[in-house]
Amino acid sequence: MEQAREVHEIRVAIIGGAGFMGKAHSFAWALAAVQSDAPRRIVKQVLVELDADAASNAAAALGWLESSTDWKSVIDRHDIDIVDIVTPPHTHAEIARYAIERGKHVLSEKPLANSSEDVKTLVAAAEASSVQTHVGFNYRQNAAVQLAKQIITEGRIGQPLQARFEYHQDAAFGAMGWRAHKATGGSGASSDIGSHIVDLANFLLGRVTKVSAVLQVLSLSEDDDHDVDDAGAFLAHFETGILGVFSFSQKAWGQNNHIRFEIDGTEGALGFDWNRRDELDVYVRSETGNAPRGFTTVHVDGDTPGTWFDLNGVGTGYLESSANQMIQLVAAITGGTANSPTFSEGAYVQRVIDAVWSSDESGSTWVEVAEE
Ligand code: SOE
Repeated sequence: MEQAREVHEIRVAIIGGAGFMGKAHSFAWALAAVQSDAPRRIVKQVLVELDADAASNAAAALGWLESSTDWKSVIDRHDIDIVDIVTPPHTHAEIARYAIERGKHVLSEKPLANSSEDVKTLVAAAEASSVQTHVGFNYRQNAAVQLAKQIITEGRIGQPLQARFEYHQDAAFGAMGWRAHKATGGSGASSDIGSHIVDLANFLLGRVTKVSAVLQVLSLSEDDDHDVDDAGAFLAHFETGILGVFSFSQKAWGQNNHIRFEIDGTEGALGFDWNRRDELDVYVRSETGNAPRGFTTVHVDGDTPGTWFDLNGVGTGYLESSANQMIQLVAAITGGTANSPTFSEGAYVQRVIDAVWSSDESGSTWVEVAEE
């Protein structure tokens, strides 16, 4: 039921909120509501799920005021400002377009869609409107990643020459649910987790122009039924001339959501490891001298963008980085501040993944990333 609206509130509806990502976003919205200094109070208004019991149970457990089974009628409501989409990726485009056309701001989980056509029409709809859009590439919001960006931008490691990005998990040894098949929205490790490292590379170093890829479908038993890739790797050329090496797998034992990158520059180097996510390994030749020639481990502190406390060393995690994207989106809506990654950047990531798929299909030939 639509409620009388108070101008000092910004109301959110989450679509598909009963799963893992619904839980993560629900917690993150709660943190953002406390942490945001936007002039409007964030309200977790409605949680939508197709099944009525799942919807009301999840809404109660995760702190949403109402539940619904009808995403269209929720988006139609005048008191909803932001639509947060955490459904499987093949449904993102339809829901996001519906929301944009009704003037709603949209946060969509990644990947933005599973097809180039969908991302094209989505970006066109977003560009034709005045709404804010944001894609849930939360890892770039991590404080140590922000510090890496700062160091690169300041030129402290000089001109980047080569970069290696990795994302390894053991998730595909377990039940993959909808992720196992294309028909239910699955798009493989290449897209599910590969998209995260393509976004990190874009954030830190800019765009990739062409790729040469190989993907692996690893069926380990008769029960291991799926039609999407489990793992793969690709070489990439960036438009700045950097050589990139990307590796990803969801069948890698012992790898606990293991995102890593290393960036070699003319004057130094950086290294990041999500399992030590408050730290950055830094080597700046002019600051360290020639001896000892090794990395210094720097801890993020209260001044690093993305941290929340003045007290150094209390740490940040998955939920803080997720909440940072909500805080940024709300600040952009209420104060016109910068907001990134938008749908346009999400569409670029999808074009890189499309090029990875085409390259693998054509025997790892180099494939150009489409410009639009
Ligand atoms: C896959 O296992 C997954 O849940 C991704 O879909 C998320 O985006 C990632 O951050 C955690 O792992």
